[in-house]
Amino acid sequence: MSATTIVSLPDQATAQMPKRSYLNNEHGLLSWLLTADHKRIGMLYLLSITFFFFIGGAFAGLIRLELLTPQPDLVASDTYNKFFTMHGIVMIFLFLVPSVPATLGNFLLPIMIGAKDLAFPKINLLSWYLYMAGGIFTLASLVLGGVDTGWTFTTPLSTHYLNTHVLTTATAIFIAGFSSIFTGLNFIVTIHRMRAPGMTWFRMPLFCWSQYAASLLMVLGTPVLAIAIVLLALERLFGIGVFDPAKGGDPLLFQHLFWFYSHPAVYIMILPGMGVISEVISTFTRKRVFGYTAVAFSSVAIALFGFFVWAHHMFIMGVSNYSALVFSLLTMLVAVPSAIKIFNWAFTMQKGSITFETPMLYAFGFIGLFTIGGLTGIFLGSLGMDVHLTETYFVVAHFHFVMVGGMLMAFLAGIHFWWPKLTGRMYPESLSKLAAVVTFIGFNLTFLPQFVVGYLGMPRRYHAYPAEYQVLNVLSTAGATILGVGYMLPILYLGWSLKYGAIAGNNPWQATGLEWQIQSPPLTENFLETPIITHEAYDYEWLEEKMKLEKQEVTHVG
Ligand code: HEM
Ligand SMILES: [Cu+2]
Repeated sequence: MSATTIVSLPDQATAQMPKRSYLNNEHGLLSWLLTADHKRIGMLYLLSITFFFFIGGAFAGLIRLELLTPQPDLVASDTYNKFFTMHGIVMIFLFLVPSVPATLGNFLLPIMIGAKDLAFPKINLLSWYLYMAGGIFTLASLVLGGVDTGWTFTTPLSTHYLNTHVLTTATAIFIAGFSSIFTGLNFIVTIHRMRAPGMTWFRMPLFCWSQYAASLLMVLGTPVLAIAIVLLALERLFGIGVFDPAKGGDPLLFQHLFWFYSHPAVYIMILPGMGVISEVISTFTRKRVFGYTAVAFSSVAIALFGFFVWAHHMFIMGVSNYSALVFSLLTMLVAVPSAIKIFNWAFTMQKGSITFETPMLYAFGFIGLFTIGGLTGIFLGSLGMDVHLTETYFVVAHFHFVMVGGMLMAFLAGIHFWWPKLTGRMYPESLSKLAAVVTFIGFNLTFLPQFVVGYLGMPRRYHAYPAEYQVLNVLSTAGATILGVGYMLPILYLGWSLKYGAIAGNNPWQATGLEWQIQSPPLTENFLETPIITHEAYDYEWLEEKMKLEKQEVTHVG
């Protein structure tokens, strides 16, 4: 193990940005808004999901501010309900679901498998427009006065009792859902049909496998959410009796439909992040991912098992004891492939030459925090424990450990890892390491106290609480403030690096992926000639040979 770095930047005295790249191929706003280039669409997504991340973050800040004191002194209770609803909806549907797939996936998937673009470039652009339309409807419901159903739209609250903007928001989710379906479809077809010669399934980087598994979930799960939302809208608008018991409906049916999507959806959110972690860990330990095949199949297994556990969100909702028991047992199943990944990453690092670059710091954060998130999921999946813990802050802490400690760390790992490829520039090293550390500290200070306060009995979704919970809540709000700073930093220095960052060159990390063998930033057509793949993923010996040959050529010419 060594603390040295493997960054190999070109000599900065002579370094040059490539003359032609996807960034300067065409000019003007319209050339971006009408582009069919997967790389430009990835960048459009990056801008838009970052925007929505900060909208969602603002609501998180307001929630934490209200919870600083036990008294309900900042806003009225129904305003508070609108805050956590908007926070959840924006973060889940407009940030986490598209996050890695729509940005890094869009940009990298075709390059990683040696293709010129996705299978359906124009549908890819359509996906972005649908996403933006969903975003605009969400903002509209906010400006019109907000919505207070919670992100789960639970009936009969959403259909009968609330007079806020449920339909506007439901429309937003419905539209954004189609964006996700089309992205998934595009990825699946691309992986099946567009791989370069020699790029067999088991030579694909694990990032592609995880995108593939997440895409299956997007295509198979999201329509169920769409149907649930349409039924909800019909019931709210016309009073048809799907969920209303007075008319022969069943309110639990809504929860079954909702969670049939929303449990798999948590894997739509986390699987692409796991793909990022595999790439980062391999590169910064300079080893092939241990148990490549097991890690690849574990993604598909997570996608499959993810469909069998939805009712663990409904243990106390009046489902029969027998079905609760079955779902409790099945829930244990879904932890197995997650654990397979964790163990294999650990074995990859064992005896590797680890370097502690910024993406690797985030990857370490991911592994530790995701493990805590996953293990507390097992607690919650155990029937007896769940009755005590459900609807408390323990659940809030659980899912923030997986989604923020896990997915957001993976997203940031990926953004730093591929930033040189996306932009051709490096980010400032020490500042980025500082941000990673600040994020880690802020995260733990925010969410560890929530496990405790939840276990002690503080329910979620209330704007006032008994005074004995205040110390833990103050800690949590302090942590959120630090976390906020941790997220602002990358915005500032990544923006700065666009102009002033060191020129990155093709392969600053000496990584093996195809994307690192082409120029940074890439050409619009990615490859000048179709690559032919003759080696496995993560073959560092192949890379060494290749670099030796290239050096010889350079000295020969010179
Ligand atoms: C290791 C596997 C996991 C297990 C066994 C597990 C188990 C559970 C259980 C049993 C609940 C219900 C708790 C309750 O409401 O009483 C729950 C809630 C939740 N989990 Fe997980 N989970 C796992 C991984 C994940 C992942 C990877 C994510 C997201 C990326 C996630 C996100 C959520 C969310 C968002 C909720 C709460 C939904 C809500 O009520 O608003 N979980 N989890
Ligand atoms: Cu679940």
